[in-house]
Amino acid sequence: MTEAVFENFIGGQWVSSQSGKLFTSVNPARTHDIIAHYQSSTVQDLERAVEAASRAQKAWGRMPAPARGEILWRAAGLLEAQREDLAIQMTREMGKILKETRGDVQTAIDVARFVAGEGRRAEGETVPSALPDKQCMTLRHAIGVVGIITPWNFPMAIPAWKTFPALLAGNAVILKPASDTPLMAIKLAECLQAAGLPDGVLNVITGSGAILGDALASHKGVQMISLTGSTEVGRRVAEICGRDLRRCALELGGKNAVIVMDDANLDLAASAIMVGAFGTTGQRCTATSRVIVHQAVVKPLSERLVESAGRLRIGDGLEDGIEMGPLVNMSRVGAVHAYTEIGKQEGARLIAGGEPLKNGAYSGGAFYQPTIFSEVKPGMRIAQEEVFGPFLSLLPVASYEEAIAVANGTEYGLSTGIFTENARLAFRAMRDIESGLVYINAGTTGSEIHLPFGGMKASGNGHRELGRVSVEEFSEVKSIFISY
Ligand code: UN1
Repeated sequence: MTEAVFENFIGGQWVSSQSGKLFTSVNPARTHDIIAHYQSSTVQDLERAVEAASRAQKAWGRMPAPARGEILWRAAGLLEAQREDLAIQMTREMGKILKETRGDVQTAIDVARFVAGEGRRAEGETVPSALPDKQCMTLRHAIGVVGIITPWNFPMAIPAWKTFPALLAGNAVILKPASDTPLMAIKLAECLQAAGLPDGVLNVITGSGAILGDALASHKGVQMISLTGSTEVGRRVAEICGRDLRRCALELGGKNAVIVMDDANLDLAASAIMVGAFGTTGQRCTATSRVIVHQAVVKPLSERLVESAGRLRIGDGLEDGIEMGPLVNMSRVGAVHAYTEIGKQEGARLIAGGEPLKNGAYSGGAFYQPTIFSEVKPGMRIAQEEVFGPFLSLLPVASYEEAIAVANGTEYGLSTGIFTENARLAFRAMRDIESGLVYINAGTTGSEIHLPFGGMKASGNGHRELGRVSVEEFSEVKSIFISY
């Protein structure tokens, strides 16, 4: 076997799983190309990681936060030095285009520096007491051991934006990356180790989500779970954590809409919709999957979208000029295609795509055409369920009020955009839209790391990531009452 074999990172050592078994990741653009082999970890491996983390957390939690931040700052520099190489390796394992994987690594670098700075900022409040000769204040402490479970669509950025604030807050971490794309989590651990992170403060174990996810979420030595994944997995993890009243922060699915009003700049709207729907091959929790469009502009907007979808250059994300890579694996091709069949059965009109790409340069790759349905009704499954692929539904509406009702009419509430030149409508939309992220004259993706990120309703459980709240989310607050 010539491909690389990666070990788990436990207690500062790179170690094999007790299972003696490995699993393999492949290049989704050519699924016969093996990328690397990883440990098929067991619950015993997890036990060792929890022990190592609990042991290491004590001293780490007492280290001054600015000193913890300096380690993150150094890690940022190491990531930056390898940025291009990491991006190439990420495209090979995950499939999204190089421009996007560069952005994914850059996000990790930016978060490291942002969070490092938080180590030096005031972490609590000092307030007067209502009683004489007393003073009150709050202090922030680590929670303990945090279990982090991450998806494959942002293989570096999401592990980083959970791990960095968790570490800065003084916690030890056990990171379980998605089994389609473990490489970037390993690289993240290598950088943190080289940056001087003490042994055991970060542990990475690879393997089956069903086995390790449940074991992590139910482990008595783990005080918090942070998960980004599907709403289905989120419900399960929340139930497990709920039994022990364990804190859990969930970032889940979306059915994100762009509203296009009759006064919108249609060129701007169409290009934003293309990026939101087909960027990262539609595999973002923030992907645009519905366009709620005023009936007066359905025709010109759909013409623009169909034309752009037809021109989109699909292929291996490492090649120059490619605009959309493959899905992450072959089973996702089947899952997306099932929604094309559902859309046809429900009576929506297929106006672009709708087929896997299998021949010639596409052979052996997980490629799917950018797919657009028009005449979609709000109650249809393709208007309600998260597809997580290059799949867009157009829903015509007659007014702003109807647009908002349709936009809010799913179980999700992550990200929504509205295109209008009417400032009054834009402000009303900021208030009326039920989602954690709202974009005015912009698409549903591309949030910035210094603002809170997260969704309402079934898109999460009220927690937010990124921004300054990220460090608070991984902390306990203690209120102190001093009598002098
Ligand atoms: C995700 O898909 O899980 O706003 C996160 C965006 C990205 C984050 C997506 N910054 O699209």
